[in-house]
Amino acid sequence: MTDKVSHLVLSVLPQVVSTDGVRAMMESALTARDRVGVQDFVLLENFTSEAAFIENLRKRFKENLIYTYIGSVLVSVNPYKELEIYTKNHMERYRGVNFYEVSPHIYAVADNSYRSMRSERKDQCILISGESGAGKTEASKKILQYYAVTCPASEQVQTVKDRLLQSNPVLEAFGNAKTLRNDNSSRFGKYMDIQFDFKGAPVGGHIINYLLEKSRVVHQNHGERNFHIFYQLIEGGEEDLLRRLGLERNPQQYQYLVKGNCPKVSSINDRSDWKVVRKALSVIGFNEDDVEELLNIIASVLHLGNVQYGGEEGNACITSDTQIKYLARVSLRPQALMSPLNLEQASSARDALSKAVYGRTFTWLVNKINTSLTYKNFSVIGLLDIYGFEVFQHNSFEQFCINYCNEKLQQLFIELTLKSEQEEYEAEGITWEPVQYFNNKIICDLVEEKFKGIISILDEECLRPGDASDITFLEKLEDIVGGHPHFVTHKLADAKTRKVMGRDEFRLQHYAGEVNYNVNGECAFVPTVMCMSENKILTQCFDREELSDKKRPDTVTTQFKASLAKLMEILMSKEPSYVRCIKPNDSKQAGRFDEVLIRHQVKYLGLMENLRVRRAGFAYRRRYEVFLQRYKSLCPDTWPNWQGKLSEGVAVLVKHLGYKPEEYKLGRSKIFIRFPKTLFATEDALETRKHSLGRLRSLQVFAVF
Ligand code: AD9
Ligand code: MG
Repeated sequence: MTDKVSHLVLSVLPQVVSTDGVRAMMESALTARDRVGVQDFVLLENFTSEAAFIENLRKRFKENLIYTYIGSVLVSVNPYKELEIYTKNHMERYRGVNFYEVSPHIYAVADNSYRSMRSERKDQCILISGESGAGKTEASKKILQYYAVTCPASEQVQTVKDRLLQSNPVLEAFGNAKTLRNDNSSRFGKYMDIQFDFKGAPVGGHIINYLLEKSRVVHQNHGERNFHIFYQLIEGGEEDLLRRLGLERNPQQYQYLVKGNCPKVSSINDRSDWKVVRKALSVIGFNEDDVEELLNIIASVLHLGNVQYGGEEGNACITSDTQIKYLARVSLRPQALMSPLNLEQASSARDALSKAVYGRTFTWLVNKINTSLTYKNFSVIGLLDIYGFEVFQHNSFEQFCINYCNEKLQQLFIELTLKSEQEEYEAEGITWEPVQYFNNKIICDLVEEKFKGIISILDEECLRPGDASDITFLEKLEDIVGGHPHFVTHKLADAKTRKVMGRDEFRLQHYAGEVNYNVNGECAFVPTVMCMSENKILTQCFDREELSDKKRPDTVTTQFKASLAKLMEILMSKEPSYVRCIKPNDSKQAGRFDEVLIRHQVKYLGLMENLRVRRAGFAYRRRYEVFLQRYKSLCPDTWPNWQGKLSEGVAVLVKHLGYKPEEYKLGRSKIFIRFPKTLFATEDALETRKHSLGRLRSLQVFAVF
C-alpha cells in the first residue's frame, strides 16, 4: 500500500452501508488514489526519479488536477481550458483554512501568505515563475482576485481593489503582445506590492516594472504582433479620435505593425479589449486629457515608423511629409529631426527613438498607476510575475538579461528553500544534515562580478571612446572570462560546439541549459529632440539634464543589474512562497501532455533539486495538534481526547501504531516522518477503521496533504 495518495475524508454519510457497499467504496477509493497521483511530491516513494515525478504530474493533469505541492511550493500546469475551480465557493473553501487541509490550489498559497502576514506581522511575497505561456500572469491575477473577493472592504478599500484589478488590463495592453508562445505574452517583468491595513483590508499598492521588450515596437517575428494597444486603438478607437490622431483603421498601413504579418488573432478581440482598457484607464484615475496625450504618443510611434528616408548617400532626408505633419504636432519639432546620417543610420535612429519613446511612456504609465494607488507603510504581500528562462534561435541582450534574472531567482529560491528547511529543523531541535546541491552562484558571478563580470566588461567597452565595437567586446570577453567553465565563444569552442555557434556569439552554460547570445549591440541614443517635446507625458519622460555629459545614463544592462539587485533585496526582506508554472505543450491545446517539453521545464525550474532538498530528511511534518486530531481514533489511549501534553499524546499514538525509531522524530511542536509509506499505512488504518465502523455516509475525495 505504498504508492498511494491523498486520502479520503468521510463526511455526513448515510446511516447504514452494506458490507458490499463498503468494499465497493474502498475499491473506488483506491482506484481514485492510483488515478490521481500524490498531491505532494514529497510523498512520492521514489522521489529521486524524474520519471516518477513526471508520471505523477501526468496522472493529475489527466484528471484536471493542475496543482501539486512540493512541500509548500505550488507546481501548476496550464490546463489551457477554463476549469470550474475559481468560483466564489472555491475561494470560501480556502479562506482561513490550513494549507494542508484542502487540495492544492493557488488560493491556498494566497490564503497562506495572507494569514502569515497577519498572524506573524511579516511581509510576504509570492514568486511566480515558469516559461512563456506557463500561466504566471493568470496565476497572479487569480491571487489578486482572491484578495479582492475575500478581504474585508470599506468604500475606500473598494476603490483600491478596483484600481489594483484594473491596472492589469492597462498594463497588459501596453506591455503584452501576441508571440508564438503565448497570445497574451507579458513582455515585461512585474513586481506588485499589495498593501494591507491592520484589519487585513487592501489599502494600497505599488508596481515595479522590469525591462520592457522595446525591440518589439519596431520589429516583430513572423506570426507575432506588436503590443496590443496599437491594434486596440486602430480597431476600437472612435472615428473622431482616429481623425485627430491621423490614423487609419487598418493596421496593415503601419510599418511597425506589418513585420509579423499577423494583424488578427483568433483568441483576441481588439475592439472589445479597447473598451475594457478605456474603462480601466478611467477607474485608475486618468482624465480625458491624460488619455488623449497618451494616445498621441502611441499614434506618433506609428507615424514615426512610417517615416521614409531618401536623398543622397550620407545625407538622408525625410521623404514622407504626412507623417511629419502629425509627428511635429504631436511630439516633435520637424527641424530637430535634421541630422547628417546615411539611410541605414537614419532608419536605425528613427527606430531607436520609437523604442525610447514607447519604453519611457510605459514606465510613465506604471508611475501614474502607482500614484493612483496610495502607498503607506503597511504590511505587504508582493507578487512577482517575471519572464521565465528564454532560448530562441537568435538571442540578444534582452534574453541575456532575462536569463540572468532567472539565474538570480533560482539562486534565491534554492538558498531560501535550504535556509527555511534548516531553520525549521533548528527551531524544532532536530539535527540538520547538510544537503548537496548545485549552486549557480558561479554563473551569477560570471555575469555580474565587479570589473571581471560580463556586464562590467560590456560597460567598459560601451563607454570606451574610439574603436570599441561588438567584436572588440567579444575579444575582451575571451581575454577576461575565456577560461570560465560556463563560458565559451566560437574561437574557444570545440569543433562540435563551433558548428552551432556564430562568430559574433558567446555561449553561457546556464543552470537551465546552454544559450548562445549575439553581441550585435544597439547604439546608445540620447534622445535630444524628445527633451523639447511639448507633450506633457514626454516632458516627464525625457529629462533635459540627460543631455549634459555629467548625467550620462548607465547602460541598459547596468541599470537592469541594479534593479535586479534591488529586487533581490526586496524579496530577501520578505517571507517567500513559490508558484512554479509549467506549460504542457507548445500548441496551446487542452489535454495534451508533452512529456519532453515538461521534462525540460522540470529540469530548469530546478524542481527535482527542490524536492531533494525538501526530502533530505523527512517527507512529512505536521504540528502535533493537527496530527493528533487526525489519528487519535487509532489508539485507545488518545481516543476520544488526549488530556496531557500534545507531544506525549503523539508519542503514545505512534508507539501504538508501531512506528520504528528510525521512521520519525519528535520536534518541539511537530512530528517529522521520514518515509511516505509510514504515513500511508497510518492513513490506511484510519480508512479501514472508519469503514469497518460502518458509519459511512457519503464519500468525498478530499485532499489533505
Ligand atoms: V508569458 O511569460 O507572460 O509569455 P505567462 O504569463 O506564463 O506567459 P499566461 O498566464 O499569460 O502565461 O497564460 C497563457 C494562457 O494560458 C492564458 O492566456 C490562458 O489562455 C491560459 N491559462 C493559463 N493559466 C490558466 C488557468 N489556470 N486556467 C485556464 C489558463 N487557462
Ligand atoms: Mg505573463
